[in-house]
Amino acid sequence: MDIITSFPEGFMWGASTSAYQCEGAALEDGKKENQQDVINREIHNEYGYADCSVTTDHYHHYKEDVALMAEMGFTSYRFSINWARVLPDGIGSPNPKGVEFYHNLIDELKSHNIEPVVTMWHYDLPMATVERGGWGTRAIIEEFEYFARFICKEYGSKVKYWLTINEQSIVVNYIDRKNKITKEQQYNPKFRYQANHYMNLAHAKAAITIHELVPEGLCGAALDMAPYYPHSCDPKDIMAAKNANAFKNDFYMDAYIKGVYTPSVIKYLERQGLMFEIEEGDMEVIKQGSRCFDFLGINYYQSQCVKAPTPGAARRSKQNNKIGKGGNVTYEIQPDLFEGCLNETIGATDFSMPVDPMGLQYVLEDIHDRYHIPTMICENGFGAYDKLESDGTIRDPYRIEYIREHIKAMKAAIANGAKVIAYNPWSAFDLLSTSNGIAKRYGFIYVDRTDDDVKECKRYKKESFYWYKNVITTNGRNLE
Ligand code: BGP
Repeated sequence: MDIITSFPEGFMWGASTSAYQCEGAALEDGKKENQQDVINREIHNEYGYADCSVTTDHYHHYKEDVALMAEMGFTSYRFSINWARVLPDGIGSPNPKGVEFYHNLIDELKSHNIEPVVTMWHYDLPMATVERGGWGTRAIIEEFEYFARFICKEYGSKVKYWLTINEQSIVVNYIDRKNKITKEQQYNPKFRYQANHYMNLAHAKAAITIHELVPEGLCGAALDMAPYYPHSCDPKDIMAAKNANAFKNDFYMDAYIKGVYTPSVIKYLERQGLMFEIEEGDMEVIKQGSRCFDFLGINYYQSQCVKAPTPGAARRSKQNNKIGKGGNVTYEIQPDLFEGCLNETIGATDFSMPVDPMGLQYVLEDIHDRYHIPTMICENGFGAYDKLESDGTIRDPYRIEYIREHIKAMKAAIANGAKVIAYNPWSAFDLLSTSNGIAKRYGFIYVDRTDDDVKECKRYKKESFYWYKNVITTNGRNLE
């Protein structure tokens, strides 16, 4: 293996956020509600976690946040556009102040030589779109294209890197947690796969739009990417791992990158009575979209381990949002395909998330070998309870260690030929977690608020802030 001491020239260093998790200003300056405003209000009422009304108030702190990112030396920043901020009703009249906010943010980034990487959709459908049926109707394809056209026209002269959808596989597998859907849809086992087909069509239309409207625009999508390892060398476990990789990873990559559906997954869905409807012409659109797909965004946090499924076991999604180290994880089951289990060879975070840097190397090399496509790390990070000390410092050596080991893994993959163009870990600054409120922090910048008290959202630099700045300054040479 070649040894590389630093990262390729032009490699971008930055971090990520998503709109509903950090902006706040949920009903300010003409923005209307999106489904995350509603979902997180329900979560707040049930568990007491913060809702979306303020989160970490990036809407009012964006200049300060960008200045801090610039101080760390960022050359890229991945964020999402809050659809209901620019188009409050999903389609139709734009909201001038919302449109202006993203112009201001992008201009601020560019004035600091930070490349904006824009996610079109990070879980936050406008409620007006939800009320028209959301991902449950074909009409969403046109609405998504409308939104994509609108933002490409508006920001296309300033933004080169575009991501259509965040973590489609997570959205499909946790469809009721990521979307405001009806009980009927929730208990219809086919619903998620039909919605996935509409997402693929919406994504393809947006990809085509990016190539049509954005000079030198590049299209990607960010997928949650965990490699599935077999629990043992029993051929049944190896088969289960192969099935899980096809079902959870290839099914999404094949649609984006090759414009086809993975044959073994389609056969499985047919066998299980879960097959979705494909109308005439749909596969041509998906194929055309794949020709406009330039890079794959990778959100990597952990690897997964699976074994042969218990005969007759019902479908179950993985839940690891119980608080406490190693606490109460329930493993995922996909009937007749695979069953999740503990990987005893690796450790975990305080939130029961397995830590496996080599899994990142595996994923990057595997994708490069099989799909020959550039990748961009769009998320990777360590969620923890950080403590603001009385002297204003935050010591987060666990985060530094996690990120350092993952950067090393990325470096090893690059040495083996993977074309990785950027590292944008989660998250630039603290924000609202999707599952554990404000207390679970990922940022390089601490935001002083709790789930109960928004305080002033004052920003503080964590120890990892200074460490990451040094990594960026040395272009990854200084990792020890
Ligand atoms: C990813 C999402 C992010 C983010 C992250 C951490 O799946 O794209 O939105 O929040 O996970 O997850 P959590 O906030 O649940 O710890």
